[in-house]
Amino acid sequence: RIIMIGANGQIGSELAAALRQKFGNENVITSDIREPNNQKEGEIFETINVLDKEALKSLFQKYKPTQIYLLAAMLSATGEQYPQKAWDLNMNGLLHVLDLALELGIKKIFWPSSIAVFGPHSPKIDTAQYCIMDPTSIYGISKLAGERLCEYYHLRYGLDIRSIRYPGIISWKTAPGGGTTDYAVHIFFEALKHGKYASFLSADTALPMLYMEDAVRGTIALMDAPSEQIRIRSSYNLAGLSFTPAEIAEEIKKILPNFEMSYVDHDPRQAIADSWPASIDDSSARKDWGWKPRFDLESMTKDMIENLKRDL
Ligand code: VAH
Repeated sequence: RIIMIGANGQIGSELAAALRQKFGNENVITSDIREPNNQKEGEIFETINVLDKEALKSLFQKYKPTQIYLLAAMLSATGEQYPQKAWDLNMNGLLHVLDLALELGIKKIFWPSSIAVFGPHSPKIDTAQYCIMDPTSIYGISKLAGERLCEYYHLRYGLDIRSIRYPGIISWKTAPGGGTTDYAVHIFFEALKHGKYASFLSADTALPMLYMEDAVRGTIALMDAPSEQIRIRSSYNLAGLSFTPAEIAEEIKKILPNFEMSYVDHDPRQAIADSWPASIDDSSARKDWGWKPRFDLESMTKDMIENLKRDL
């Protein structure tokens, strides 16, 4: 039985749907700080604040989960507006889950890290699994510290924690919130609604990205793999594709020829993006548990526009 915390977010909402599909509604309890607006018949949801450790303990005792997915976090851009809140949520939320998992004997945990753990002195191209990591966003700092904690709780206490350093995730079902890579989602909504988009990242800002279908499939593949195959207990690099705002604009124009792209300067998210890698080496994930992305820029753009057209 799975409890997912932070299930209303961009990744949580689609990962929860996939887990319900795989394990059945009765085995997947979703939770978040407030009710979702799209709960379906037969789905179990619980309102929870991950920082309320007593409430979290009662939730775990009520459902006796064998797995926890902790997706509650404040992302990079919002984190720079409220750094103390971001640290509190991202770190204490994780600590509560780790300590309660120990106390209640919950074996398996999924916790997302991010390419935000890399910083200005990390290699920019094909950034390795192990390299210099000097994150400059509070979000990246909290994710790097979180990786260290996850590895510690595995080595010291044997918790089966598994993690992925997600790149920017692109999806159409749930709008992302407070990220730096969110331009690559907004651009599709704007292209279809208004035929134009003003990017807050400069034309040549290359960032590692991943289509939601690949992200969900990869996460479940990681969690399904036999424990002895999981050699990395900090967090796995994962990459799908890398592109710049100019490149995704060109790809959109192939389908929507009248689409107009423009660029706004001095957005604080530019500095965050500039501190991150342009592309990621995910050979460890490929070797250890068979990771392989399926979407490239062309197929992702096509899929996004087809689905959004129908949805809008
Ligand atoms: C963000 N989407 O922009 C998240 C993610 C790598 C990017 O961490 O903050």
